[in-house]
Amino acid sequence: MPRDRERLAAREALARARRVVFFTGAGVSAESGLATFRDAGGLWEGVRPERVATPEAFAEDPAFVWRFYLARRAAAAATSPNPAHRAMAEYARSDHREVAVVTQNVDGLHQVAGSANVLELHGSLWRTRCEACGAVAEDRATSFSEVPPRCRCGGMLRPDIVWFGEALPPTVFQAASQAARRCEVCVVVGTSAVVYPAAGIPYEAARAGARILVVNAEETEHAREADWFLEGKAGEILPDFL
Ligand code: BJW
Ligand code: ZN
Repeated sequence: MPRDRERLAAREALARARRVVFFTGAGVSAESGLATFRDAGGLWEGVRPERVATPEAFAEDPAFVWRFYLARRAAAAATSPNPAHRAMAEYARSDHREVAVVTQNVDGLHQVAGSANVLELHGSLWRTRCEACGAVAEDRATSFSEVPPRCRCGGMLRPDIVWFGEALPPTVFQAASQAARRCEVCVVVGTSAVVYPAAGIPYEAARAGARILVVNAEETEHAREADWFLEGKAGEILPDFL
């Protein structure tokens, strides 16, 4: 389909849709100045994922892992949502739509932008979890007097983030699957689509009959399977589009 007709068809589908899922990844926050994982200059270029994003890495050197996440917290605290986050929040507020933002991001910028129904598949930078008693707490510190920080029970606190080899939070994942199966359009934004089971969500939507629109800076597996693919920056495409 020629590019203009492709844009038009996708735009019409979104204007008509009553139930929409936005499935997002690190590319959405790139224009807020936060590094993605797998792009040139991304986080995994500075440090191997198995050194900071696995339970084994945390067991071996919790202070090293915490320093990585404290730096991520500082970067996220210093930034704000960009036009892509805001366009998705604004779209949900108009016309009484049922919108879910299913995100792999841990930075909380969708919520700051005003999105109400945000399902965080990979946890949050802004929570800790106790290794001993399991207590989960909101925590926005960007430094601790003692690293790793300790729970009141004496146990070690870890970031409440889903690392490689760990299960996604079951209730969040179920809610995301359900939203995917119900939606008419699934908009996939700023993700390389290589990390499973999260990357399966748009396929679930497609199998249940949804149209898929991909907005991404490069072609991905999702883009190749999508009904529509708009190549470029989310912060430039989405505000015009939604
Ligand atoms: C722009 C842009 C702009 C840039 N505008 N676009 C099958 C095969 C092999 C392995 C597996 C498999 N199934 C599962 C696995 C294992 C593993 C996995 O998927 N590995 C693959 C990498 C091979 N998965 C897991 O381990 C998961 N758990 C699991 O499977 O558990 C099983 C289990 C069940 C029951 C009990 C116990 C266990 C957990 C995965 C957790 C991943 N966590 C991470 C890091 C922690 C969070 C953090 O520190 O922030 O989450 S990995 C990292 O990747 C992070 C992200 O959420 C995730 C996805 O990355 P994302 O968002 O797509 O970013 P990028 O950088 O990859 O892509 C950015 C894109 O944006 C690019 O395309 C750019 O072009 C684009 N872009 N600027 C638009 N301005
Ligand atoms: Zn505890």
